[in-house]
Amino acid sequence: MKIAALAGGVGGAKLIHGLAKLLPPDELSVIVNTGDDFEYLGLNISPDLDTVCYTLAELANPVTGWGRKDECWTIYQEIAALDGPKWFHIGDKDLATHILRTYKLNQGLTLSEITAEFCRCWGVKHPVFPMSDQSVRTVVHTAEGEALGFQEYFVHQACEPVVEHFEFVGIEDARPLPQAINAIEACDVVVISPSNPWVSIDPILKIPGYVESIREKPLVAVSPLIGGKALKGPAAKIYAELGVTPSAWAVASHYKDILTGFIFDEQDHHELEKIERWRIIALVTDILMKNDQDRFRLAEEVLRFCETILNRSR
Ligand code: FO1
Repeated sequence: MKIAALAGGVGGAKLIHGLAKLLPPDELSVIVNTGDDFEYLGLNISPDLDTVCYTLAELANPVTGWGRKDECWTIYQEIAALDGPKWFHIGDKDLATHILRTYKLNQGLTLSEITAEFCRCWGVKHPVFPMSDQSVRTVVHTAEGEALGFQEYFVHQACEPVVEHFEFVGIEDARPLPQAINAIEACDVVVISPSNPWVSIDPILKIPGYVESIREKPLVAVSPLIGGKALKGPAAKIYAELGVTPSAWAVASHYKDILTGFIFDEQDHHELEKIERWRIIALVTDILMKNDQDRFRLAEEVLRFCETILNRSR
């Protein structure tokens, strides 16, 4: 079965890792959010792309989920000693990625070309695509009236400011990556991994062209919330600040115009009836991914559920 998966950072990467163990490279393509990308110390950083690639390459830091395992911090410490910025933690191995990406972008290569080259070097066989080769930048507008770059909000200010709304700067002029659209057209099911709907998946869906091609396919989403809490990151806090009670139902509602199937946690089983009222096919299961085994078990369940959905639509 061919899957085109949309993913953000750490949570999404875990499910992608599980799916990649079960599907050969010609049956799984990954389309990754680049709204979190930013420039730091003059370097082009693509956090979600790197998180997905490092995870697939088995190079990711198992504790944080982002950055590299067995990392060393000499450059970070030297920059700090020189009173340089230190709020964004870049280890030496990770730094090599950002230096080379920046160099290649300056040489005129596109982000998708660079990602493909890096994947080849890291041994990542499944195609991983940035959502676009054009720049889209997530800006967080706060209740205080500030406009913060996403990493400034997420890392530097530890998601403390109250969110008023998000803006995706450049989205009108961005185009979906053609290879990503081809992957969607060739797939049986599109899967939205358990990533933050507001800041990881919306930037992909809001690029003109993606929703139109996704609509042609069954779409299955996995909730990033359990019991109204995010598995990681600020999703639940963001829902509350935007005036929506965080719940599995709220996530399903976010995608409801395009959603065929929805997978959410047993803790939220009481929301089943409400979700099924929208004619969404639901799977209630254990969606917590604490270790590799959980990733593979959930990925298996996702694929079985996708089969069920395909059989129903035949
Ligand atoms: N997240 C943090 O919370 N603190 C950091 O210092 C940090 C550094 C970092 C460096 C490289 C990278 O690829 C990711 C990094 N992240 C860090 C994660 C990143 O901010 C988030 O995972 C995403 O942008 C949200 O999906």
